[in-house]
Amino acid sequence: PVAQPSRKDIKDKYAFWGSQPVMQFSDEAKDVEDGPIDAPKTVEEVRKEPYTLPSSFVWCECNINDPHEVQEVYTLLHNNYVEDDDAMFRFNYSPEFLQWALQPPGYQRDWHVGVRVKGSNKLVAFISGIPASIRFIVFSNKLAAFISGIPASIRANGKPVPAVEINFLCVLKKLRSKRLAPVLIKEITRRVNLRGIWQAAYTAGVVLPRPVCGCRYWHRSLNPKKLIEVRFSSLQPRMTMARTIKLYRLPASTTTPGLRPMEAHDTAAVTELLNGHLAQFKLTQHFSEDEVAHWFLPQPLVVDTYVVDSQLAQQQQQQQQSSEAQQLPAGAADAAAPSSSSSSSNGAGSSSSSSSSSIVSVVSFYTLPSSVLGHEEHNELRAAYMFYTVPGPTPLTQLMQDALTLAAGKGYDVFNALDLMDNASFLKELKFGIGDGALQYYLYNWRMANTPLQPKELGLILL
Ligand code: NHW
Repeated sequence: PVAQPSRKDIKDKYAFWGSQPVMQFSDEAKDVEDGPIDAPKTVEEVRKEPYTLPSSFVWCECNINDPHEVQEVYTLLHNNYVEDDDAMFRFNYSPEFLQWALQPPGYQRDWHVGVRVKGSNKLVAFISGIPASIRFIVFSNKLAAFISGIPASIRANGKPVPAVEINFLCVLKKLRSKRLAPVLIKEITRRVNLRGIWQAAYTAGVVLPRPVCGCRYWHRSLNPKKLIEVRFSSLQPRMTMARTIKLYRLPASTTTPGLRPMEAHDTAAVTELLNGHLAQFKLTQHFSEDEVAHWFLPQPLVVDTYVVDSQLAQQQQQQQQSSEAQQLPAGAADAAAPSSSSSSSNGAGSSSSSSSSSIVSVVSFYTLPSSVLGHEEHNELRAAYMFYTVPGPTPLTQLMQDALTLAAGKGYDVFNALDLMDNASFLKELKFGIGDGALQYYLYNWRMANTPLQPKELGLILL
């Protein structure tokens, strides 16, 4: 669902974006070749002085490791960041989450850009960039004819490009519509360019020139009663609360044998699985082992990752068989057929001595609560967001049902997922409902032919 603004809208609206090296609505779809939009530049050519702010403001670097400064960024976002159209909910990224999101391997402190009021020192605006290797599949029209017949794994010819992901752009509500955002964007671009990086990826709820892909959020109720109370969702016609609660009830434990939290020694295996899986998508991220360790090792209330460990699965099956055998009347054990049905695991804390190569699947989600605005009883919606997931031999629907079960067990109210990658295959079956907001994906200084991509062609998740 990529909205196409009218010609007049484009002319009046995008005074800033019309001047930037991004795909424009007016670009002809045909004859475009993939690649940078700007002519190549050198670091020496990049402007050395920061952009000029209105005279009452100064630039600052936010030290996200400093408890006071991370609290300042947290407070700015807590009070001013993204809200839904009806201003009922506002993202409430936690300080711990911000420390995680802003400090992956190779992060640069000067890409955590703040604006303060001279004198009072109050933080009033923020924008951030983090390094990421983005893999754009080069898919020009000339190549398309040849390439479409070739399997995805071979077609994955895009070499990862060092890029940045831009996020947490925020201007204090009182300072809106004063053209501060373009200055923040130009300043972070300058700082990124100074390190020889010329491409960026970012997402937004708003339509700007020009989305490379438009995705939708889907929501799975875990605590329907609370979601209805805060008006995140409503009671469906002819449904009672009791029937709604029953509809969304999940099993008490997970069903995939060998499911356990990811541990540090799984990192190499997860990296290989993840990059292999992501290679099939046309726009995705490539992860180093260090990045996988950073982005996936579980951190309470930040990120949860579970792996399916085939060795553990085997052990569980053997244990189940021997305990079944013990329960049988004497003499009957020999006759008991090996059970093919899977044993249950609650996925919690099972330690395993397995080698990393026994990891066959990965499922992960991150924690991003929203403030509930102006509600008497509830002030927070606890949301889990699906992160990167590699089904491997485990059916994706089963793996996601387990993720829902784990998230429900941990007390989340809702589980959100985009319709990208293979997610369309499980959303309806697992009782996700489509949300009303769209999420647009954008690239800076990179043109891709044959866009917009379909969500199932997209393999990139930004926080
Ligand atoms: S999207 C979340 C963005 N933040 C929010 O929605 C928080 C609440 N809103 C605000 O704080 C995730 C303000 O409304 C903001 C705009 C600051 C959004 N992206 O200052 P003015 C991200 O963080 C354009 C990009 O008067 P304002 C991704 C708008 O179209 N541009 O507006 C961030 C207009 O330009 P135009 C956006 O309301 C990616 C201009 O800003 C935008 O006071 C950034 C108006 O400026 C958005 N979400 O402040 C790009 N919303 O052309 C990174 C509005 O139409 C690019 N605008 O005249 C790459 C850089 C790095 C490259 C490296 C090689």
